[in-house]
Amino acid sequence: MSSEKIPAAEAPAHFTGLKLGKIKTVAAGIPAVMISAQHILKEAGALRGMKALLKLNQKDGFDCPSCAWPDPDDDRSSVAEYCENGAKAVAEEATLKKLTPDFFAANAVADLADLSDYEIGKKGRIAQPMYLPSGGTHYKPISWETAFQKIANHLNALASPDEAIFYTSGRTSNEAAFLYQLMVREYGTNNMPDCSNMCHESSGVALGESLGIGKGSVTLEDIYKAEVIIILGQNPGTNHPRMLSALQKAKANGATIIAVNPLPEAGLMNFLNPQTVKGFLSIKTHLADLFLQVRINGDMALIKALALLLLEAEAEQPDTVLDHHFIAKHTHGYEHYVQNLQQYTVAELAGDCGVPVAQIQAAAKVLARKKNIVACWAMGLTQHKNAVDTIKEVVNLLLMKGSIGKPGAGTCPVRGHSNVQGDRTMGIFEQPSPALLQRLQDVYGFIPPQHHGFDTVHSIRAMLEGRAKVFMAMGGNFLSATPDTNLTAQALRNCRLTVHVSTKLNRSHLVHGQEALILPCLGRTDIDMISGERQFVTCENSMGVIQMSKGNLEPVSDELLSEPVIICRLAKALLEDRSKVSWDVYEQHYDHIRNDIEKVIPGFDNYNERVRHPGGFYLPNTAREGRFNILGSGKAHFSVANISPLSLAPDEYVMMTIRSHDQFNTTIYGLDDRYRGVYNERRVILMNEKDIQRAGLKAGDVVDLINEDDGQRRIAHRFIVVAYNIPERNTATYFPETNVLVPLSSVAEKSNTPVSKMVIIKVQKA
Ligand SMILES: Nc1nc2c(c(=O)[nH]1)N[C@H]1C(S)=C(S)[C@@H](COP(=O)(O)OP(=O)(O)OC[C@H]3O[C@@H](n4cnc5c(=O)[nH]c(N)nc54)[C@H](O)[C@@H]3O)O[C@H]1N2
Ligand SMILES: Nc1nc2c(c(=O)[nH]1)N[C@H]1C(S)=C(S)[C@@H](COP(=O)(O)OP(=O)(O)OC[C@H]3O[C@@H](n4cnc5c(=O)[nH]c(N)nc54)[C@H](O)[C@@H]3O)O[C@H]1N2
Ligand SMILES: [Mo]
Repeated sequence: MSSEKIPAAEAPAHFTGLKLGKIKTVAAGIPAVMISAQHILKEAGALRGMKALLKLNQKDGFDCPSCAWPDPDDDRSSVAEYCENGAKAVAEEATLKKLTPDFFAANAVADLADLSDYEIGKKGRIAQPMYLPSGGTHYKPISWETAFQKIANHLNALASPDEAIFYTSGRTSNEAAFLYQLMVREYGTNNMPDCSNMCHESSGVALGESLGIGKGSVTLEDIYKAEVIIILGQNPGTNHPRMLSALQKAKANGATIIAVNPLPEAGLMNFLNPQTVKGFLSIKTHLADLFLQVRINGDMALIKALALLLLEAEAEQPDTVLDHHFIAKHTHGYEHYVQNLQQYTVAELAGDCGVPVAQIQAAAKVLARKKNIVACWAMGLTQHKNAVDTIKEVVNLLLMKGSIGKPGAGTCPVRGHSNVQGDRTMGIFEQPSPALLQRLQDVYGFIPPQHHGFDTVHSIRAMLEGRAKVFMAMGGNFLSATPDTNLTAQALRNCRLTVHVSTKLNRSHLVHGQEALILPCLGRTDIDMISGERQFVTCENSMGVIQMSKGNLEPVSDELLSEPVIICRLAKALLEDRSKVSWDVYEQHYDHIRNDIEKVIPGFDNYNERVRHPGGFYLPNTAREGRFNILGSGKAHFSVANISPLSLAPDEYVMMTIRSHDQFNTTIYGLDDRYRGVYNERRVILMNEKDIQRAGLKAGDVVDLINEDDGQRRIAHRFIVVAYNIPERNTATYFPETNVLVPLSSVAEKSNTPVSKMVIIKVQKA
């Protein structure tokens, strides 16, 4: 067997059998309904599956564990307020398969690591705490008490609390996130990296610096009322399918949609809403009126070109295009911005972004005439070196039009994980504000650490360099979600202990520290019963609505604990008499946790009462209310940034790492990317036909992908070339297979987000 083998950090480079189909131009429809049903039936069975789906996103049900798109405030479909990919997420969690001690006894860790991520995830729910001793080859069962004691012993043996790292993924509820940061800060560190560091961090920084609040400003109502919706760097048909219903409603109200993307994603083009009669009869809604096929990272040039054209239109017909009243009253830096803009020409900017001048003019014409604009974006903007500046450029455009802080207008960074925004609100942040720390001190009476901690990228470096020795994760799959997979693996292997609170098995459990623990927790769909009373947790969606979430399925094992209970028990073992927090009380009823969240976090007054109202409540949002206050100026800020042109050697390409239709981040539901016409294979690279020819390749060839940033040679082995409608010199591959190529050193300025959408690669025949 494999006692000497080191568990593999990368999925095996095996092919599963590529089949190519047509690239779809319509999202959802009946196939989406059929496929939801297949996933649910296979994993959870008909009864359990239906039971879960009927409560998905209902006011008395649970929050969808998939994306953070909000639920309609009022008229929710009473049987099906969910989408295909929400149903897949539920199926994945509601599965009846479980991993018993026999499974772990029969499978060495290194053998499990030889499986693909798809195969690993399909094994089932983790059913009891598991422990891998130093030098061990197989996980063994361990009692909860012993597990907590082991973690406490390791943490208490460190020279400083700053040698420990506490990661959070965005499914963690508000209650769990609040307790987690409380435990970590009372223990004594701010080392709290989270998935947000890899996700919308750039949005938070950009919006904070330009508008004074790091969250989006719009509500669903604003989307319905918008005259123009610009969607940049986002694939809603796959990643936020319920957004399509909102876009459909906006279209019905007369909105124009402008999509900006290197790929003609199906969900940007047309939508068949399976929940309406029209959709059922295959009468599609046309979504994007204008599709601007930018080059990867061409967005800043494109927006500058639009802004220049708006200035021209305003010069031709003064006072008809820009909102001078808004600019004068609410903004700062307009003249400087305009001055900087004038160094460019539209022709030159069009060349930079790859969009023909005529198309940019058409978009500018729409923007010139309308007043209420919403800008939506996701990872296509945030995961770039200049992401913060690009997002600020989007804000500039909205500010010129006075399109923020009023109905039907504003910013809409579409969040990823279902509670990633809530986790940050609860204080999961390596750079806590002094105000938060002060309130923790006032309410609890301990002095929290004041110095900033490690974010995700800094955490990997600290573990690599031996400055951090214990790694704990509240959910997620740190190894596979982070950049430079082999370096991250080395970082985790350097640790004395790695701990994962998880629902399902993943590669981070297999690439481990000297000792390792897996602590199995309840998921969103599970009933959480404490002393005979069903508990609920709360989440914050992408638009700042706090809602309750109550699971309704029987857990697959009696040994699962909820995340809040796990933290309370670990905190007691870790902090013992030192703690000033009543962990016992929190563990008895989550209302007690919420009562204290209310004392620490602004905006949660009468939390327990208000969250019990059907539909929950909105958190205050200054930008939404039209109040901006950057650096005490009382104004929103225009920002000035320049375009940094990219020069590629003749054999280099830009690669973006994107999601297929059948995955949720590192969880692989299936092997199809239906809308893009790629079936039964994930190891593909989408390339422009002309590039394929120029490189002397042909579609179907097997290639290795190589990145050579900072003198390191990173190779992703064996990908099949697929000819695709993508700009020249641009390529696309799926995350996480190609994370091995994303250099740890390649990060966004200011937000330190790994640059996952612009990896410079060479393509060589394997
Ligand atoms: N089913 C499902 N739902 C999900 C997820 C999932 O994996 N599966 N993940 C969740 C999470 S955590 C997140 S953050 C979101 C992610 O949601 P998205 O951001 O939609 O996800 P990506 O697949 O990373 O897609 C990025 C999109 O940006 C485009 N793009 C890439 N580079 C550029 C660029 O330089 N400019 C422009 N304009 N476009 C570009 C790509 O072509 C692609 O359409 O989805 C959430 N929801
Ligand atoms: N190259 C590249 N890398 C990327 C990205 C990209 O676009 N390209 N996107 C980045 C983005 S946007 C994000 S958000 C990160 C995602 O990074 P993570 O959030 O770390 O990764 P996930 O794949 O979402 O985590 C999945 C695991 O979470 C656990 N889990 C699921 N539900 C629960 C639960 O309720 N409780 C607990 N405790 N555990 C649970 C399961 O064990 C599952 O295996 O990846 C980032 N990495
Ligand atoms: Mo994300």
